[in-house]
Amino acid sequence: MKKTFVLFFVMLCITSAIVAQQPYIPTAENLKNREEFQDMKFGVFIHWGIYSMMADGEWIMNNKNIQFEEYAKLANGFFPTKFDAVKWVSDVKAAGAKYICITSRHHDGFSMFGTKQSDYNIVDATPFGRDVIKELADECHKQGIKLHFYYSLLDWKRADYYPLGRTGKGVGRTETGNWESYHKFMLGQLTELLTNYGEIGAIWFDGQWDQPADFNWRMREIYDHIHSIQPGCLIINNHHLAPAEGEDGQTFEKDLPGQNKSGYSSTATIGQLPLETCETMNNSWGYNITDKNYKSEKDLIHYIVKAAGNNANLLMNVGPRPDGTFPDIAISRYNAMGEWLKTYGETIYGTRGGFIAPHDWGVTTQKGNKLYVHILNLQDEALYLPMQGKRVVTAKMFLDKKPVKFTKAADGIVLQLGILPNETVNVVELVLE
Ligand code: H79
Repeated sequence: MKKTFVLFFVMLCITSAIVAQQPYIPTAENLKNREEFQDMKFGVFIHWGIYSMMADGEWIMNNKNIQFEEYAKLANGFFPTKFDAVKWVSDVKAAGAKYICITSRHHDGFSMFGTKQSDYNIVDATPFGRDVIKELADECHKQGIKLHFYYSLLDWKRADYYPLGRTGKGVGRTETGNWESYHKFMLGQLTELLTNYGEIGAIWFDGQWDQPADFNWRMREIYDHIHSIQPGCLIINNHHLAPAEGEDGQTFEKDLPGQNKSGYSSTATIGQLPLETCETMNNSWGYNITDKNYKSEKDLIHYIVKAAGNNANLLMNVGPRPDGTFPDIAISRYNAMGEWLKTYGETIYGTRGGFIAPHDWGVTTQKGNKLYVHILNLQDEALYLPMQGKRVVTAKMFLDKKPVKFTKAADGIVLQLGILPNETVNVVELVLE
């Protein structure tokens, strides 16, 4: 009897090992969602947690070595009187963004949703007691905005997060961990996130870099678990590496695909999956009261355009204040992006990176037989475009449809632009044969 059981157990282990190594085959719904994800082009990232009260970014617990018992007491004072999911979603829509990615739980380990896996969450541990994620999810579904959940893999509070990892060394945790228990906790939370909040566009992981490269996170089990609940849900992991089996998208932190200005993207080789770039509007993710280093309206609009030209989405962050409102500057910047997109959205939404690779002068996007030439920075009155054998039927300024003269050149054309108008971006629309 005992032998049979052991044999059964061994067989089970072998079977699950084989299953785990099988290639991931996305469902038709998942593939469709990947296309729709790429069509959206622009999303709003929201970093909000009990750290927002400290007004110094989401890493303050680590940066100031705040002991976890003391940090946890912040929850007792969390009461965002002005939180209004309707206003958030309206602001996001006004920005021209099509999806929201919000921190369901960041590295501090505090869950911003009502979870039964731990009482360290917004419903059970704060006087506010409201499940803000639920309110946001309901409003997103109502207003047609897709919802993605940021989910931290590392945890600076839980005793079972083990080994402790590279960060959060000074917050008082002891090496008493139990990976099995932590893994189970994450699966339990992901079940809740994928069951209680309607259709979820993506789970966006972060923090894998906390452990050494050869650490076995058992991510494939997590990915398969997610897809077993919502097969269409995209999995994006900000691990700064090439995509892994089971993932549906690739994000680049503070970099366009292929760049490494942040220093995080040296190993992030571009794969075949839908691409996204995530970026801060000032220099902080979580609310930072002294960080006034906001990117200009022009830079932000250029960023959307560059992302699209690099075949990527832009996920542009806001760190709401502890009272639950977006900083005024963030709202006005988002509005400016939205205004620009009202006019130029056709050249962005639903496009893919153009066949002419990004240049210093700008980028191209394409949809059907149209190629949109986004001129961001051009000193000359003419622009050579390598057409790679494609024939141009017409060329006009996108804004007023005025024809643009062009002449044939070796392997391409030269647009005779003259002096360009003083637009944030000058877009030329080419109709191809
Ligand atoms: O949620 C936001 C940030 O809190 C989180 N990701 C965005 C979206 C983030 N913060 N930092 N990072 C991601 C990258 C971390 C890099 C480092 Fe390190 C952690 C540098 C030093 C500690 C990795 C681990 C490289 C060295 C150790």
